[in-house]
Amino acid sequence: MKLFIYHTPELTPVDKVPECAIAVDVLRATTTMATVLAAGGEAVQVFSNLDQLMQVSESWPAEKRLRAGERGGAKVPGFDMGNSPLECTPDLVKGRRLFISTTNGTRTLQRVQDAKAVLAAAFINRGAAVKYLLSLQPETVWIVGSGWEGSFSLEDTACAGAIAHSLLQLADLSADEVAGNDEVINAIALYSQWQDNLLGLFHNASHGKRLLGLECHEDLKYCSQTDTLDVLPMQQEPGVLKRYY
Ligand code: 3SL
Repeated sequence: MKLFIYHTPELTPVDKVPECAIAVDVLRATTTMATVLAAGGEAVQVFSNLDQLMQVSESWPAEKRLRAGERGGAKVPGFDMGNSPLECTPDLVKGRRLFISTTNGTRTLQRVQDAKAVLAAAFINRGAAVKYLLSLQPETVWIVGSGWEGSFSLEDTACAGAIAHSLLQLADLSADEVAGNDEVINAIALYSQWQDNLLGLFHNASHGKRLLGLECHEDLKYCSQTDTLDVLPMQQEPGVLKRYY
């Protein structure tokens, strides 16, 4: 297995696709997706465009859908919810499809949607992503951070490092054997430095600060938990993710 980490979707190669792509948007899109599926959501369908989301979801029965729209960290007016994982209770999401568009995370999923396997991971379901890699052993794996509008984000690269770190430990491999690019070594080092204080890392991160400014302290705490959900969102058809574990 060769592992490649890309800090943003814009940095992924355009002339090839990996056997497995893992989209990461710790704050908060992929954390929300794992939470929705853990709470009994039927599926998550991602859109980069809000109008397209409205149009496609219109054909879905109203009682079986939820529309989530986030821009700049805030809920888009007219949508059922923003992008807080804390809103995704079983009462609200059970049996429903989440139609979601966020600033960066949903774009990342769209960027890698041609890979043979497309997964969504965050700290809360890091273990489920690693379990998949260990059992399926894909030849090439890209872990793609969502960043913020084309720029690097600390939390996504740290999560990519957390996945790589756990994979190496459980498979008893060295970084040298697995790393396909320098970003893998860099991400493992970042995660190793902050693994016992991920909330502290979020407080230093620009998007963490943005969310704190929007009173999302509890969201940050929730997103900083590691390996709490044994749930793996996996793409079943372009843009539609369902629960694999
Ligand atoms: O950028 C994104 O996709 C979002 O996850 C951002 S936010 O955490 O909802 O503000």
